[in-house]
Amino acid sequence: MTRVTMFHMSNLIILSNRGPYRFRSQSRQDILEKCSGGLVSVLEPLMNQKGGFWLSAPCESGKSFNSCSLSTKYNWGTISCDKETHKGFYDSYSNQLIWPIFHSMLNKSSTAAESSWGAYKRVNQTFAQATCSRLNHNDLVWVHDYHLFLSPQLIRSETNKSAKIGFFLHIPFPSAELLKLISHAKDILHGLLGSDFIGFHTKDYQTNFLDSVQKLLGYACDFETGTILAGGRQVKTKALPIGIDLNPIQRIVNSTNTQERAEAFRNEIGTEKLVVGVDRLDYTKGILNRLQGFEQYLKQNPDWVGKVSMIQLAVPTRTQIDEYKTYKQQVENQVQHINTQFGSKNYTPVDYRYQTMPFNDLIALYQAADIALITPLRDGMNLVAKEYVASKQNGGVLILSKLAGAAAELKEAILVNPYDTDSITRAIGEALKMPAAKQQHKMAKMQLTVQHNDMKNWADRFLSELSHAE
Ligand code: ADQ
Repeated sequence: MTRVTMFHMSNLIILSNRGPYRFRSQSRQDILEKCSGGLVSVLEPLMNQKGGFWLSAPCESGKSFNSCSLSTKYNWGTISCDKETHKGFYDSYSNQLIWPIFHSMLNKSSTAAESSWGAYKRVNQTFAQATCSRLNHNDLVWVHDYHLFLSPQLIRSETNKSAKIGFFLHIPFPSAELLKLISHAKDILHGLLGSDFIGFHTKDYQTNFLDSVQKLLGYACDFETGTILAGGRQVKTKALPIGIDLNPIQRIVNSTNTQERAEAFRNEIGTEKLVVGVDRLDYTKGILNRLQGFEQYLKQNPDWVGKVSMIQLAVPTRTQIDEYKTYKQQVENQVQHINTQFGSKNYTPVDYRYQTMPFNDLIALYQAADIALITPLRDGMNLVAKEYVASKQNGGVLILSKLAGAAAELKEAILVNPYDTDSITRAIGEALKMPAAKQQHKMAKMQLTVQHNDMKNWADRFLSELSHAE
């Protein structure tokens, strides 16, 4: 049964590390630029529909402000935080400890990052104080993602207002065995349990969370209903896979400009078939393994050399962190290795673009591509998979990692083990040979799934659960 809830009486306050925009200095002026990434691409259109207040950490420029009126339905403000603390909170504790462990990539985690716990805690405290200073009775506070695990409990302990606190995790939740590798695992769980309602992308992540709460904290968990009895309070949890905003995609898909742009991509590439990869340049996204799969395909199928090429878009991300610098170099070496081996004057097997692409062009690129090769080693959801499906009008094949949350919904994709080069190579072969009717049949089914659970549906379900939480 779907519950319909009206939110007129309560204000929505969302908290996330990244805000909707960033400031970039250009000719001594600050230019506002939209941020990219999965969380912003969903929350920005959502806040534009619902209105409310968005509280974030300062962007790279370090600029902070209480409230900035954009020409949008919502207002945006940042906490203030010195650069050193932000570095400890973001680069170190969040991205060198929590991020790799929660993605089960233990060889990328740094024990040294444990020493940044103080900075992590301080930033969460600042978020909580800034939230409480603008909180009214009946407000809905919606905290997002792994940077802010402690905020729910800190907000609860700092206010006597009757606000509801919700948390949504955008990345996977690991098993209790992996979680225990973090010294402050129990504090993280206690922080989260300050929420009234917690959402995850998949049932598996939710189960891992309940199991961790039971094993590490000893609280009683009901795995059927997803409820936890935590120190006399009831906390509700649920799997609510995130969806995308379909309206702008449909508008862009149907414009003649997009069709021309898609044609231009194909002409630029000039091969019979086009494969696309679109990611932040993050080691969890499996770009290196994917390129190795593509290389092996060309090696084993010389008749396809010159007939299939790949555009790999990579958005710059976390560029201050050494692991990311190394990964960028490895990806670039691999691209060069493939292009030197198989390329010629008129043929570039891998067209690698280290850039953020405007959304209109991105949709045109999806439209132009015969195959989307999306092979993260681990991914909370992966919105690119859903965007690709929503952009296709006539067939197209999605190759998707079994370790992406999206695989739980997009069952008609060719599912691969992203660590296994052979599995990727086989999938490319199968995709290139898939008959048009089969492509259309599978794509139509996935399109229904994506339409059924779009961004609005996801947000309404989350907010409905939150406002009904006891
Ligand atoms: P991300 O790890 O950022 O998100 P993802 O879900 O793939 O990953 O979203 C990436 C977004 O950035 C997409 O909307 C895509 O269009 C955009 N993008 C990617 N490359 C781009 C480029 N070159 N130019 C412009 N835009 C580009 C986190 C989790 C995910 C989860 C989301 C949402 O890691 O697992 O799906 O949050 O919950």
